[in-house]
Amino acid sequence: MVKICQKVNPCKNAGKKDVATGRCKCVGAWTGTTCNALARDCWTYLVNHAIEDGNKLLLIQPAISTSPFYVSCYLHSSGSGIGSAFFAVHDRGSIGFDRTWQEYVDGFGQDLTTVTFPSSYFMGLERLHQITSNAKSYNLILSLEFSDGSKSTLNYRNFKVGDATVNYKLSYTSFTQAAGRTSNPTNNEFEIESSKSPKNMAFSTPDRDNDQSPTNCATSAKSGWWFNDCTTTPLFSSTPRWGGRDLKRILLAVA
Ligand SMILES: [Ca+2]
Repeated sequence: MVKICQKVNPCKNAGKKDVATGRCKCVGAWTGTTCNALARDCWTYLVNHAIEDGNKLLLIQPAISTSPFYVSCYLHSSGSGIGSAFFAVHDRGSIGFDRTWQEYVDGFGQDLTTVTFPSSYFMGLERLHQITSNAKSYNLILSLEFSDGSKSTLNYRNFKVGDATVNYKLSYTSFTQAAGRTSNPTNNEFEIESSKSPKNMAFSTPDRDNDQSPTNCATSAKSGWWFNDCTTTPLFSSTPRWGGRDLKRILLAVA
């Protein structure tokens, strides 16, 4: 009797075993030792796959999420923010951020399944909360492009967004300005006056006032934000400014 040896591929979801390393090489958004789990964030995807340069649309599933969702990941092999997920993209002049509370909770903007790098987009507060609830210390990255063409990147450590019971409160611990990507000195506008800081603030929208002011800052700014008082830089307004200078484009990412 002839015995036929059939090698069983231990790698799931079309993953292939790498002969040299003995490890599974996963495809798509699958990760883990047998490619049976979805990446919890862009970073987890990056460390389990070969480095790919560019922005890539990926299906991820944070630990507390009941279903996966698409995010636009920054996967460049060098520079700051490697393995980060864009959660907001806003261009000057756009009124796309004048939205209701529910729209901010669910997310809005261009359909990520057709556009990998959107020009007007918000991931949604619930998903942002889910990602920052993973067992990892995240950074909030602000990439600012000024109207004069100069760019700045600001980095806030231990970034976290709370859940619905605390109105998606934003928190971080410290600020650093990323080196090498700054052509002009940039003020840390959030911290010039404590009343401007979004730190430990709940999210507010024109139809949901959770700010510290007697008025509703989101109504006058015509946008949602983690408003403190109404002098807070309204980064999502149609005329965003930073340190007294006009902004052309704002990218916010969780890294
Ligand atoms: Ca108020």
